Amino acid sequence: MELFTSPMACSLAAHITAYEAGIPLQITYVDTRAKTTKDGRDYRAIAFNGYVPALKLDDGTLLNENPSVLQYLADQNPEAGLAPRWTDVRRYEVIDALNFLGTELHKKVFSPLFAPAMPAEGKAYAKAGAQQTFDALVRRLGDGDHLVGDRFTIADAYLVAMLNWCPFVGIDLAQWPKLASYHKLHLARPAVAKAIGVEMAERARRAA
Ligand SMILES: N[C@@H](CCC(=O)N[C@@H](CS)C(=O)NCC(=O)O)C(=O)O
Repeated sequence: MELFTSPMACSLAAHITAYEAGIPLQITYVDTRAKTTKDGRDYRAIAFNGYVPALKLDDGTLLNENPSVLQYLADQNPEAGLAPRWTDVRRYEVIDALNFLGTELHKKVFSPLFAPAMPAEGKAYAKAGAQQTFDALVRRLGDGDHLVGDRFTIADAYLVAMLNWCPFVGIDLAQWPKLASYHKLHLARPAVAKAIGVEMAERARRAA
């Protein structure tokens, strides 16, 4: 299997999941602006929309959305508990969380804040959305440290990957102490720290 990722993008969640589940992957870095892979391939010819993550399976199938990529990886090693089994209602809670994160947090809050062409009014709207969405996440976590049940799942991997972006878009996570402590707790997980270390090293190589 080959995972197409860009350093510290949302695809970090898949990288974390692979380490959590002990799944060996070939990692291919993508320049999402140039739409090329590190080894010089045209990324749009690999992933139709040019987005990461993409996961190329050994039979050539390409999965190209966080929910499918993350669930596929989690299902390769169910014992790791990164997604409940399909007969468990909690599986649908994980899907619920992935969808919330992908739409309300990723696309409604972070994507406009990162977009250079977004006018100030659009950024202000996204910031207001951040307040609402982060408040909702605090309610969703309640007294717990996980989005679903009482263990780390792929939904947490996705949220942790996005919380890393807060300082780059002017969101001070300290306004939500619950989310700040959630982020700190999960950053200390060995698989999370390893994936971030590997991707930050790639980022430093790019910048050099
Ligand atoms: N709908 C996709 C969105 C993935 C996405 O937004 N990826 C970003 C990186 S975090 C990307 O590749 N952006 C490239 C671009 O905007 O051209 C998913 O949920 O997986």
